[in-house]
Amino acid sequence: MAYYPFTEQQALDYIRALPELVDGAAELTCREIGDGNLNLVFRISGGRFRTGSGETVSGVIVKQALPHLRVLDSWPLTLHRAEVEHMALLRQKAACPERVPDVYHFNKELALIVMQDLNDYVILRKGLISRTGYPHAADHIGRFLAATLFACSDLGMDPGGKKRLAAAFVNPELCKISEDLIFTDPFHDARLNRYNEYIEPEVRAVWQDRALKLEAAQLKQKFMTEAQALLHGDLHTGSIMVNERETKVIDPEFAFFGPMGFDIGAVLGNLLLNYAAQPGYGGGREMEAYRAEVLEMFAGVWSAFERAFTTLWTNRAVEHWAELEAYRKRYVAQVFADSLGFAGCKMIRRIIGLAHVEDMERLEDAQRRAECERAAIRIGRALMLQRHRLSSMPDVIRAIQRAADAEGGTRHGNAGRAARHDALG
Ligand code: SR1
Ligand code: MG
Repeated sequence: MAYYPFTEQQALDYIRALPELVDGAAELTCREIGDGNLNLVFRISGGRFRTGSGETVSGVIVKQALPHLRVLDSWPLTLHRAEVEHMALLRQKAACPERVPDVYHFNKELALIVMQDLNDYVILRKGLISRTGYPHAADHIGRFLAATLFACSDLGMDPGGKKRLAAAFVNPELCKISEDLIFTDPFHDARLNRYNEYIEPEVRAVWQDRALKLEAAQLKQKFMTEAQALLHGDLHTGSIMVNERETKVIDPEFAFFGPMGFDIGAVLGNLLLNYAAQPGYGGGREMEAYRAEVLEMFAGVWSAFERAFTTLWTNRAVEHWAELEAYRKRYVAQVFADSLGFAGCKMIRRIIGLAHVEDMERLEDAQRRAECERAAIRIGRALMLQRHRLSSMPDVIRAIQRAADAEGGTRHGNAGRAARHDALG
């Protein structure tokens, strides 16, 4: 069947014609709900669908790749990414079943995946914007990172199998987007850049910052050359769905073999974008308390990753040298430094580059938003430049707070900072 992008009616007709999935004729409805940069996402509900595990559910999601960016028609994109996403979902499901949505059906020609409807979850980014607490999210995300990154690395697989798998995950078009939009464009005056006019001086300062550009170049080199593990590849807070009890990770279409810190840094950097945006939403002490929670989540993701990764290393590593404790410590320290650097890069790209984040964009007052954006640039810069020196989480937290407060002084209050120091030890 040749590819065509679905309308809502076509998505519905397609699903109705899948007898292994649809259980009886019901009044199905379909709505296109995609709000990302790349794909169509249809929610089909009102029926009974067989999941394959003996259960039935009342709705499914149909995700279909478009042959161009959803947000920019003139930017062509490969449909192959649907196949990459499908393969990555299966790998991640095998490594960490509870954090990955169920996949019910895949059609390569139509570039579509039918999967679990997480209708009782919200996108973590939106939850953070509305200052909701997610008590288990940091632990879940950290463990997901450890399980998935370990499983498809030379620690979790035999080296031949890992190289063959890496070949199957060669994803040049999507990697090119990251190479340009994360590591290159934001650091020079590129055509696609987009930024708030009130931060023009700070943007120009980034473009002239030789030390920072050198770090961007080195992180880009790592991204392009270090096939350490199978990555999700785009693990920002819009790729994580949460509720009070559960967490799921979606959308691994950017998957490829790269440095572990790229995934960890994506989560960390996006949490910090929210942290930097919080003063823009006002709220005094309430704001400070929530900011402290976001920082706790930041620290919690890393510590859950480190704990789970160390357990996997100790019990399951297949690499000969894994028996050396000093090797493990050095390995984890390197992943930590990488994660901080990538986090910093990912913050700066969301302020200066093409694709921004809702945490900032929702702030309508451009002058108020500019203060938050400046803080995000300062934090991102500090992480990129200082990543080799920041060897413990309390040091990192202090560097973040110093950078956040550097321009606004203590205007946003110190009460939360003290509490946060206590909480983080
Ligand atoms: C124009 S595509 C921009 C971004 O959206 C995706 O989520 C990736 O982060 C990509 O860089
Ligand atoms: Mg995505």
